[in-house]
Amino acid sequence: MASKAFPFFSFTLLLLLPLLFQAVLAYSNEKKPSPFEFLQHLQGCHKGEKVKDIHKLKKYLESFGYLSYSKNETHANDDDFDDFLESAIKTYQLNYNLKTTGTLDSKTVSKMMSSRCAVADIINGTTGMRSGKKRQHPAGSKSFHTVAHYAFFPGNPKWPESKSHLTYAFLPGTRADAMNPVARAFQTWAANTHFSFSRTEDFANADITISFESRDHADGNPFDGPDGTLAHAFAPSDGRFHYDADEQWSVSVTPGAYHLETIALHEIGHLLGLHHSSVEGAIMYPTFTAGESKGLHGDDIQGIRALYNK
Ligand code: TQI
Ligand code: CA
Ligand code: ZN
Ligand code: ZN
Repeated sequence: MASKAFPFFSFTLLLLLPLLFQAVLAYSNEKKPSPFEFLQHLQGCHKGEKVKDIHKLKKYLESFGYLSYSKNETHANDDDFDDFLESAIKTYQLNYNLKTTGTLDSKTVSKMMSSRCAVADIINGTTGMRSGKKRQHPAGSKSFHTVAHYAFFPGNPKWPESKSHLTYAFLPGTRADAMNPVARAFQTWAANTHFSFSRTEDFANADITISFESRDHADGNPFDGPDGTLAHAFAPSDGRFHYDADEQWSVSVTPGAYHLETIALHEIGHLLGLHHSSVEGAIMYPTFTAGESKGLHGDDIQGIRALYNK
C-alpha cells in the first residue's frame, strides 16, 4: 500500500515544488520593508476621521515641506485628519498633477509610496539666501526618479477663475526707474501664462499694488534695512508687492545691486500663488545673487498651469 502510494506522492511533490518555490519568493518579496507601507492602510481617509498612523502621514508630509505644525506639537503627533492635513494633501496633489480631492485616494497613495527624491518639495523662506550659499542637493539625489519642483501656499490660494486679467498700480512716490523693469516682468509672466496685466493709475482699485517700503511699514512684515530680505509679496488675492527701499536696486545687471526686474519676476510669482521651488533654475528658487539676472523657467510655468488647471 505504502509502496504504491509513494510514486504518486513524489510525483505530485515534484509538480508542486516550483509552485512552492514561487510562493516562498513572493513571500520574501512581500516582506521587503517599504518605509511607507502605512500609507496603504490609510487609503480612503478623509477630513474628520481619526485613524491609527495618521501621525505618520503627517510626519511624511512635514518631511517634504507640505505641512508645518511647528506651533502645535499635539496635533503634529495625533491621528486626527484635520484641516491642515487636508490642505497639505491638496498641495501635494496639485504638485503631482493629481486630482485635488484632499483625501488619501489610491492614486495619491501610490504616488506617495513610490520612492522619491529626498529633497523637500517646499523649501522654506529665505535662509539659503541670507547665508549667501547655494543649497545643495544631497549627493546622488539625481538618481531618484521623482523630481521635486514648484509649490503653492498652504491651502493653494489663487485668483478666481474669472480673473485672468489683473491690473497693477504703483503707489504714489514710487521711484520712476522701477516702473519699466516691473512692467517687463509682468509682460514675461503674461507671455507664458493665461494671465494678462495692465497698468492703471487708480491704485485704490488695482488688483496689484507695488511700492517701496522701509523697516516697519504696517503690514506685519517689517523690512530689515540693507541686505537680508529684499522684497516680499502676499499670496492671492491680496496683491501687495513691496520692495525694501533700503537695498541697492538696479535697472541693468550691476555688481553689488539687485536687479529690479528679476526680483519682480519672483514676487509676481508669489502674487499669482507660487511658493518656492526646489528647481535651481526656477525664478521661484529661494536663492538669488546680487549682480545677476534670471528669467522664468519651465518649472515656474508648469507651477502656474498646475495651480490654475490651464
Ligand atoms: N523675500 C522673501 C521672498 O520673496 C520673502 C519671503 C520669504 C516670502 N518666504 C516667503 C514671500 C514665502 C512669499 C512666500 O522669497 S527675499 C528671493 C530669492 C527674496 C528672495 O527678499 O528674501 C527673491 C526676494 F531668494 F528667491 F532669491 C526675491 Cl528672487
Ligand atoms: Ca533688507
Ligand atoms: Zn510689506
Ligand atoms: Zn520668495
